Amino acid sequence: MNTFGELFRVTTFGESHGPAIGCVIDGCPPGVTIAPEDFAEDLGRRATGRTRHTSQRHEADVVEILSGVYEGRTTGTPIALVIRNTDAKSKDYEDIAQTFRPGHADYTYWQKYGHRDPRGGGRSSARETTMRVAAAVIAKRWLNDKFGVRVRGHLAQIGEVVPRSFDWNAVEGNPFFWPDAAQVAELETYMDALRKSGDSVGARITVVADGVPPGWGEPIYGKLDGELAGALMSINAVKGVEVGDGFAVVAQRGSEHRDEIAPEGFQSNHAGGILGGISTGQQVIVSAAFKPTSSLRLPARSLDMDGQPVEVVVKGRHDPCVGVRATPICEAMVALVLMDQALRHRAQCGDVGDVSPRIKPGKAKR
Ligand code: EPS
Repeated sequence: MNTFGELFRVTTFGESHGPAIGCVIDGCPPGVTIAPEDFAEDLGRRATGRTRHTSQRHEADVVEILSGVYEGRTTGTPIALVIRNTDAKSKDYEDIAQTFRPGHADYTYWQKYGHRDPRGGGRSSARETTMRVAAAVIAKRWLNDKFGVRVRGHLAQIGEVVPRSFDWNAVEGNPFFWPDAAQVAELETYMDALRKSGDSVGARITVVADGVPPGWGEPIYGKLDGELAGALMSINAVKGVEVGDGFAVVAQRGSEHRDEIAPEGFQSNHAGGILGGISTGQQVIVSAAFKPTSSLRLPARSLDMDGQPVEVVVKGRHDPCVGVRATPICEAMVALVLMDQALRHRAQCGDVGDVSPRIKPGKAKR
């Protein structure tokens, strides 16, 4: 299954060490202004090799628009986007091609397909997420043009380190998407030590969508929170998703958790801006937990293709924390879900119009 979405459908293709990766977007409304250079910012935020804290693979990540755009605007026909892979070093994978790297999809792909491309993780590589980010550039633009929706994310935890303060203005000013500028030097030291140790850590990313109107989401089986969870879980290395207060609800009382409503608007947002699977008009807030990178130069036990015990050491250019550059990927999946749900809402309920009363979103949580 390489297609995502119902009305705004994105199909991605390609492998990490193949000639190119790409996507086809079907169902995009006509008239969205888009040019090849519009992809550069978000692709650059996600890319490897831009700081010492990520994989040192240097890909230009330049998007070619092959179809669906004429004179700078989408035509409503399928949009094909392609990025050439230019810095794959498949030699790094020669030694481990005959083994199953612990913590990777090598074994499961082998069991499923009986044949796999081991170079750079093939299709299971995080390289694939490039095309999600590219497709979401169009979704983000449409959401913003049409509804003023803004989707942005930040790193909310790395290993055991959590932000001591929060400021959106700090997030884009450091390589970690970290919301506390005063802590960045500490994080640099933390990451340098981690890289030297050869080990990796996990991370938590939070995405907030402002301006989502009430009404998006399709109960029962197309709930907005359900689709956001599925979308975030489809990202490589994601092992958990939270909506609003997430797992913290377990220890809450109902009197605390229910978001009270007053004439000035919602009094809190424990629900993450979604009730009954439908947006409330508050900030939509979701988080994803990324596991620590499995590609380590620290030796680990595994089996080879003949079932014999081997010691695996993963060489190459790997991220000591994949979460460091995953913020734009999480934003992308949220934007893709929101655009798809917005189109589905318009298709079924476009004639309903504004319904009163309209409760104010209340104070922003972030
Ligand atoms: C990845 C392993 C590395 C990363 C890659 C994701 O690939 P390689 O060993 O070929 O350098 O560089 O990330 C990207 C290339 C990218 O654009 O995100 C993995 O195993 O997922």
